[in-house]
Amino acid sequence: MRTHIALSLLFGASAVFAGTSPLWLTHGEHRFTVSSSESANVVATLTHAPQVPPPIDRKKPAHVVVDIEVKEVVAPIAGDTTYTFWTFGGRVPGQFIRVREGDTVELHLKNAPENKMPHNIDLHAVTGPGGGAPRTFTAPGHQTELTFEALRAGLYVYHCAAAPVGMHIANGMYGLILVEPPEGLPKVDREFYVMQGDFYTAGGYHEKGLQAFDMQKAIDEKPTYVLFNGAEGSLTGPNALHAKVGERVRFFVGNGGPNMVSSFHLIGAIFDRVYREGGTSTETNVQTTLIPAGGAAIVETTMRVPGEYAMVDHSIFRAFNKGAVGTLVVDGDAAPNIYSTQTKDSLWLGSPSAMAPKPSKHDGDAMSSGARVFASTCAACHQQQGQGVARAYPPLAGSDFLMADKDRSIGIVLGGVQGRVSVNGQTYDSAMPPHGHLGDEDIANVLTFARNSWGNSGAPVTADEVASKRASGTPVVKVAQ
Ligand code: HEC
Ligand SMILES: [Cu+2]
Repeated sequence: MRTHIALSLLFGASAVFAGTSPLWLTHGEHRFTVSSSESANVVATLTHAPQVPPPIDRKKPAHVVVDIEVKEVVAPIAGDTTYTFWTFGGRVPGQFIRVREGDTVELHLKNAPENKMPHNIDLHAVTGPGGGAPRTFTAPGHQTELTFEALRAGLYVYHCAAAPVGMHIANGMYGLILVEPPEGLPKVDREFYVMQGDFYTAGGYHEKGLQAFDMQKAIDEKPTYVLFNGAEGSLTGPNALHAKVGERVRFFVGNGGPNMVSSFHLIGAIFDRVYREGGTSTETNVQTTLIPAGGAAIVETTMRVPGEYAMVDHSIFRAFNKGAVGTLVVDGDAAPNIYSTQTKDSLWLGSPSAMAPKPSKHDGDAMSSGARVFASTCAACHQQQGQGVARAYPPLAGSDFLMADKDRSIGIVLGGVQGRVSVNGQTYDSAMPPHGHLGDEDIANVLTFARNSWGNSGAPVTADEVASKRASGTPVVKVAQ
């Protein structure tokens, strides 16, 4: 492996030398002479998601220096699960680059010395074979330079294209570069950077610990996680985005893939304007916009009603079972003429951890991880505070039925429940689907959490108890009364 890298490195390096003008080899003072003498030299402001660099107010093209360091980092991908991400700039997605049409971009790609792999960068904003990749093949502890002219306005994906390309992208090596039109984009009140990606871990969804990349799942296009901004919860709870009623909000949305296309949707909002596929022509009044792998879109909406808006990949199992949810919290005065205040609590508010209820006792790992499972899985029906919905979903808060039989409650989560369930004197004649796809620990924690929240108080449930119940079969629990 090492020898192979060394060889391809040599090859990559010689390709750079053979294919470039002498100016490329000039380090230091001469580098700015590439651009026309009048144009200014600018060092690009780069931002980590969800932040976006400020709009460009220059009236003329400039020579823009972009400095990116590739870092291979271990970071949380969800809850107590970690993953070795390969990143442009230390996080997923890579730093946002903002330039103007006509700018000459001088990009420095640095590969941190402690990294294990060579990397490069292919920017879809580049005109030329390989989009920059052949000029930037960079070994750990090296840096390379690429200069290109941003010929065309648009929102473009950049990504690593070092072999195996799919693996570098699957590990998080993508980001966005915005090439603003000469007149700039219309002014808005807020801009956000959101990028979707699919991830393939050896362990299942929410399996704890450091997870290895699973090449077979990637080839089969069966992601364990589909995420916004590289981690579950990166845009929910304390990390939710914020805006105010009356504001116009613009999202620069990219999709790194490597495999999935995104059906990007903001629940409860209509996109006033979409720059479809990141190009310059716009579409109005769009509900869901399709963002291809290796593509992007600019979407804009005006916030008129306060509350929580969930952004999702509307391939909806990805949102509720693979992590692709974010929250935009909008503050301001209610607008009952647009949206009645009575029906404001819709069943869609079940974004993970956004409104996770406060544990009342048994603080600790089981409670906090149980709260996460509850928010992402159970709250969609039983509601954020376990209060249920009249005639549809029984409450877990204060439920005599839940607290009467611990073993039965494990069976309910594993196999689902049907029949006439009587909770605190109210009868529910409905059905709950099985949740056996959750791991033993998740089920134990969510039940421990439900049995000790909102006034409930009971013995914790252990993963072993769930495992032995599972081993004895998981039939649907039938309640006959
Ligand atoms: C798709 C909606 C839905 C989801 C998701 C769901 N439930 Fe239920 N749950 C129901 C319904 C409906 C009933 C009542 C079934 C009946 O009437 O037979 C129920 C009943 C229950 C009961 C027994 C009644 C009570 O209130 O004590 C428990 C306990 C329970 N669910 C726990 C959970 C837990 C824990 C989760 C998350 C792992 C969960 N449920 C996820 C719909 C759901
Ligand atoms: Cu790479």
